[in-house]
Amino acid sequence: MKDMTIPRPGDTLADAIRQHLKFSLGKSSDVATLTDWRMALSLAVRDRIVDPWFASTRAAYDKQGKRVYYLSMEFLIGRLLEDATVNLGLMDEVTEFFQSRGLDARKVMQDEPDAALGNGGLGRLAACFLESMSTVGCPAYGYGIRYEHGLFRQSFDRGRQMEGPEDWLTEAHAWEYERTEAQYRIGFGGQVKQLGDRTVWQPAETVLARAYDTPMIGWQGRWANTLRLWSARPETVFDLGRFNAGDYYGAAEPENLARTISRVLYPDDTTEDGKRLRLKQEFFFTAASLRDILRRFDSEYDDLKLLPEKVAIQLNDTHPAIAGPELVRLLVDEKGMAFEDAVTVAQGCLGYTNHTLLPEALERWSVKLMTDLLPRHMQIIEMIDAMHKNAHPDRKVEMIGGGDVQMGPIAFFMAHKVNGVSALHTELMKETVFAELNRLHPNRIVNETNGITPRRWVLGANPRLSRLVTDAIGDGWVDDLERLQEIEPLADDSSFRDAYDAAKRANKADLAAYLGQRGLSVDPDAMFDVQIKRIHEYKRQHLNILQTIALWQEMKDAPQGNWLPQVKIFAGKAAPGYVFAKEIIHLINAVAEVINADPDTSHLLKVAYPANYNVSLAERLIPAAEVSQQISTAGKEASGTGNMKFALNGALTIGTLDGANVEIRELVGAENFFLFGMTAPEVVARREVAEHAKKAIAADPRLKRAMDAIEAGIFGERFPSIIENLMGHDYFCVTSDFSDYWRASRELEVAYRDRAEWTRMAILNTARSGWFSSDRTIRGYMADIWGAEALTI
Ligand code: CRA
Repeated sequence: MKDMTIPRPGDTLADAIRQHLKFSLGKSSDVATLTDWRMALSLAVRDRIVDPWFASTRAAYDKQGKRVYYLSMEFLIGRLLEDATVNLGLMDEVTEFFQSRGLDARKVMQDEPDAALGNGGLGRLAACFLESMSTVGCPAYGYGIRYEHGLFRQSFDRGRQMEGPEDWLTEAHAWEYERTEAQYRIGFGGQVKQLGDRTVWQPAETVLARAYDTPMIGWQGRWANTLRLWSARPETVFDLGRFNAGDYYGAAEPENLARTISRVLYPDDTTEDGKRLRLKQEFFFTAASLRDILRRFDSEYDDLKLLPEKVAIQLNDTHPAIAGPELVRLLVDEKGMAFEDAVTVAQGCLGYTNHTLLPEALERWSVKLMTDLLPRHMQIIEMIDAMHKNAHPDRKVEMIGGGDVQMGPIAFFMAHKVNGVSALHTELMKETVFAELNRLHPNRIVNETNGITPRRWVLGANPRLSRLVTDAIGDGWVDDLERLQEIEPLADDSSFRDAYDAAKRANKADLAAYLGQRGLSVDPDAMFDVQIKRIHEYKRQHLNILQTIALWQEMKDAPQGNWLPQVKIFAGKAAPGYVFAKEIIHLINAVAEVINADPDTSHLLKVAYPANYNVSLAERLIPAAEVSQQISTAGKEASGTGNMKFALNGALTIGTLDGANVEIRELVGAENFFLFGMTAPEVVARREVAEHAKKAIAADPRLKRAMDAIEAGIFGERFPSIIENLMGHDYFCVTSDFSDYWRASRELEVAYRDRAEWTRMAILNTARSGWFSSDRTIRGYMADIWGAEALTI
């Protein structure tokens, strides 16, 4: 009987879904909930990933090529079902299946919990890389932490950010396979002993790292890699002795202590927390990953000198930088290699990506903490530092200085290549944080400008635009994104322009409906202007809101004027401990409340701030955006990746010469980009000007009036910390850039009114942004850093 068989990929997808509903979930279709359907679909799709996954693993073994290991504290993967369905070409079948049951396939997919195992750009980049590595056939593993709680859930209480726990793991999902056999003991603290000529670290405390594997399928199922996340568990689950003695809480203590390590993601993407637990997390997943890498290597080869030929380990920022000392420790203490050889071998394997120049984000740990938690590593770091000093007696840089262990210089020295994430960022790295190391090790620094996966950010998120492009040029653009250039001639074709415009209009209507459900009505014909990202002073959401206030004030002066109706959309979270960023959120919400309720202007200007920004919300906002706000203080945003997603989806950028904005502008053309503001060197010079903020405020009556309104309490509270900051040192030069921002914003409005011309510019943005595919970025890493070759199955 057919119904009795286990679903196999050979069956139709519809059969497989039905069978999973019945056999895996034990539900009949008349009582199935949305979650049941979503799980049945996920399992059916997952079945189809397994064969290419096995085949990829086999091919990687057979070819004996190089494997890439991407170590990252964060993987902001979001939902996986839609990605997998899109990549396996199953979307139409799925849509039909659910349609015939009166269900919307998208709703089913949106039932999936959003895996928010990252903070922002760095974590999302890692997720885009995983997908691209599978698409281009780069044999790779992602290694990270299986956090029980991802990034906090944001809500607003009277305009202020509230943080609630995020618990994606309490909701069912189908993607991970627990690997009980892949388990390592990870130690902390204790002592280092000398036994004859062997040095032995005897940790005081140990936890187990258990692997959970998620297959990551590439475009058209061509290849599949593994994301392996580590979960911490206790060696002894339960202290029966204490339990029997009546100490019920104490009995569970070993378990709680161990589990704490993989309990929560640190909710901060730029400032390093300095906590013992953070260092424990970093060592925990790095050490487990290295053991796993060496185990796999040992099963295939017996000469450790071959490691750099077979193994590339990429450090996503300094978070896994302890990998350098740990790999040396494993090679010396456990494999008996000579110290200098071990350093050379480790350097041959390691690459390090720097993601920020912000000084507060450069990790350092006190020597005391490092010695306490990782005593053998502290010794090895001292040896590495001494080795470096011997080779460069005139060096000024230190790996241990000011009582701290400096992870940036350690990562730099232990890697054979160090990369920045945009052309400008890489140049600034050479001139600033790593100037000295760059002098000592020329040619080590390379640039790999970030990218984004077009499967998720265009094909999945924007089906209307995708259909239009595919109808015009075929679907070759999906894995060869620069082929979008082929639509460039169509920018002058009015029927294509109308269709492009109609797709955007429909996306805007969807977003308007979504915001409407959240209590904010907006006109889908107004201009949609979007700034979505973490809230940070350098990203300058306060510059945007100040300009919004000034615009509102002018509208109020003359409500009959020929104003362009617009919706200012903000979304993003602030780190819970970042007081100033939370004030900015409060200010935006306070301004929104007043402006949205103003009968004189509410048909002209609205401010929307949907709470709890995450990957799924980005997927709704970006396709509907017409204006992309990329307004960071020049020199501060290492790259940005949202900027790329917007340009591809046909939003025009208003932005500074910062991060990848510079490259976006070069590619899309200066005439299709609204540039404003000081350059990075001008910013540095401006800070030296006495009272630069006071002068800028005095010179711009609009700015002064907007700030006066805040101070006067027009928006409820008076936000003294923001006003004082702007009138005082204004480090991020909000006031100095205000006038030029105002000018560019008005020019943009003029351009927007000419629909045909605006749409032409938007099409050119799409057509010319194909270079920002993360497939291109990954091929760059493979060629310049990893020396890895693409494989096929
Ligand atoms: N916060 C940068 O600030 C960059 C991403 C990914 C960041 C962004 O400009 O696009 O990395 N840096 O490269 C970071 O996390 C620790 O530093 C980011 O996401």
